[in-house]
Amino acid sequence: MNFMNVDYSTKIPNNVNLSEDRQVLKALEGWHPGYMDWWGDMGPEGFQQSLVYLRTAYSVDPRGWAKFDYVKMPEYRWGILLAPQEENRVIPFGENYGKPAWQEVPGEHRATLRRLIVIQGDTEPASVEQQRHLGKTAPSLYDLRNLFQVNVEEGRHLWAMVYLLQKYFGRDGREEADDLLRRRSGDADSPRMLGAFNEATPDWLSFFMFTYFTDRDGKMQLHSLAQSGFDPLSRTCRFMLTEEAHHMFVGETGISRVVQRTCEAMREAGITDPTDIAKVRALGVIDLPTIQKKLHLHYSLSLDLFGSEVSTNAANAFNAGIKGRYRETQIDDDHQLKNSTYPVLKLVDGVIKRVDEPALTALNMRLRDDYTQDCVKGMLRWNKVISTSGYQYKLTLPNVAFHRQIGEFRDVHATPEGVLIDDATWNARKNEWLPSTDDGDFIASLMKPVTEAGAYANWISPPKVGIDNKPGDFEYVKIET
Ligand code: BYC
Repeated sequence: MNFMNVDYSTKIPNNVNLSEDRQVLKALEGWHPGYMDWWGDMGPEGFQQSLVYLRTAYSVDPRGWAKFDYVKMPEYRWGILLAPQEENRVIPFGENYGKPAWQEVPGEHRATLRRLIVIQGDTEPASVEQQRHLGKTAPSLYDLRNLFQVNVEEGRHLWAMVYLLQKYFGRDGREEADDLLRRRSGDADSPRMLGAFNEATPDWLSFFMFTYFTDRDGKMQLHSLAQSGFDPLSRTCRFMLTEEAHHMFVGETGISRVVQRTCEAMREAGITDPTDIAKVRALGVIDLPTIQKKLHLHYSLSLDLFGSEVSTNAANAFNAGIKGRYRETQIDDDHQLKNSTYPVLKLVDGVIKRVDEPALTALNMRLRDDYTQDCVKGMLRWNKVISTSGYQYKLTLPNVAFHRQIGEFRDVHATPEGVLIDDATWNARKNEWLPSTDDGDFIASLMKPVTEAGAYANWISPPKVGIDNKPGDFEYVKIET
C-alpha cells in the first residue's frame, strides 16, 4: 500500500493500514455511530441534505492532497491520515534528545501524553458545536461552504485524536474517546475542557475572529505537538496542519473583507470619521471600533489557551520529549534548555514587569510570544486595507494583561493599553473595549442569509478568488432543506 494515498475501501478511510489492524478498525467502527449521532445533534444545524462543494483528502502529499466535489456532509469520508513516517527520526528536544522517536507510548509518559491528546481532541468537536447555528445567517454560499469545510475538517481532527487514543491507550483510551462525544461546549454540567471553547460564536464576525485567532492557537499547539518524540502524534499533527492553513485563511480573509466593505461604504457616503459609529452603522456595515472590540475579545480568549506563563506541566512535557517548541528543529540551541532563561511578563508589586525565568518553565510564554508575532501579520494586512482607503484608523492587539482568565493577570483588570485599573473602573468602562449587548444586537441585525450564487451580504466584500478557482457565481452549496 502506498502510504501517501488513502485507502477508501474500509468504512473509515485511512493511510495507516487499518484493514490489517482489525482490533483498532473494530474499535473505530464501534465509535463511528456515536460520532454520527453527535454530528446529527451538534454538527451544523440544517443543510445536512445539501450538496456542499468540499475538499476531501486523498493523499498526504503536500503537493496535491485534496480533491473537490459535491458531498452531503453526513456522507463526508472522515478518515485517519498521518503524514509519512520519516526514516530514522529522532526526538528533537528534552532529556531524550537524539534518541530514536517512539513508535509506541513509553509507560512513564502515558498519562501526560493521553492528557495532551485528550485536550487537543476536545477542542475539535467543541468548535463545531460553537459554530453550529451559523449556517442560517451565512453572508454568501461561498462563506457557507467555507464554514462547512472547516466543520468537517474539525470533525476529522477529532477522528485523528480518537485514532491515537484507541490504538495506543487501550481501555482508558476508548473511555476518553467516548467522553469526547459526551462533553458539550458551554454545557453547565459537562463543558469542554478549555475556556475559549465554551464561549459562544454568535455571529459571522466572531466566526472570522475565531478562525483567525483561536485556530491560530491550534496551529501553534499542533506545531509543538508535531515535534513530539511520540512519532504517531507527530505525524498526525503534521497532516492536521495542512488542513488548518485553510481555516486561518478563512479568518484572515473574512476579517479583511469585512474591513474592506466598511471602508468602501464609508468612502461612498463621504464619511471622514470612522469612529462616528451611528453614521457608519446606518450604512449597514460594521464600524471599525466594533471590529476592534471583537478583536480584543477573541485575542484575549485565545491567549488564555496557552496556559500559565510559568508552567511545570510545560517543562515536564518538554523534558520528557512530548511537546516541543514552535519550529524546534530550526532553533539553534541545546534543545534541552539546561541553563537558559526567557523573559516573562509578570505582575510584580502591582506593576507589569519583564522578569527572566528559567526557559524550561517559560515555554508557554515563549509559544504565546510566537503566536502574537504570527497574529500581527494579518493585522498589518487589515490595516493596509484601511490606510489604502484613506482612513487613519489602526486595529491593534490589546496588551497581554487585558481581559485574562488564566495566568499572571487573571486577578487584575487592565485597559487594552496595559494600564492596571480597579474593579469599578473596569465595570464602568469594559463596554468601551469589549463587545456590549448593543454591539451584539447591531451585528445580529445584519446577519441575514444570502443564498443566491455570487451574491454577498452588504456588510462584507466578495473574495478576491473563488475556492478551487471557481468563478464568482459558482454555486458552492446546493441548498436542500
Ligand atoms: N482553560 O500549567 P498550566 C485547536 C489548566 S486549539 C481551562 O498553566 P499547561 C483548535 C491546565 O489544563 C489547541 N483550563 O498550563 C482551535 C492545568 O490543569 P490540570 C488545542 C486551563 O498545562 C480552533 C492547569 O490549568 N491544543 O486545536 O502548561 C478550532 C494548569 O495549567 C487552561 C492544545 O491545547 C484554559 N485555557 O498548558 C479547533 C494542546 N489553560 O492539568 C481546534 C494540548 C490551562 O492541573 N494542551 N488550564 O488539571 C496543552 O498543551 C496544555 O494543556 C495547555 C495548558 C497549553 C492547554
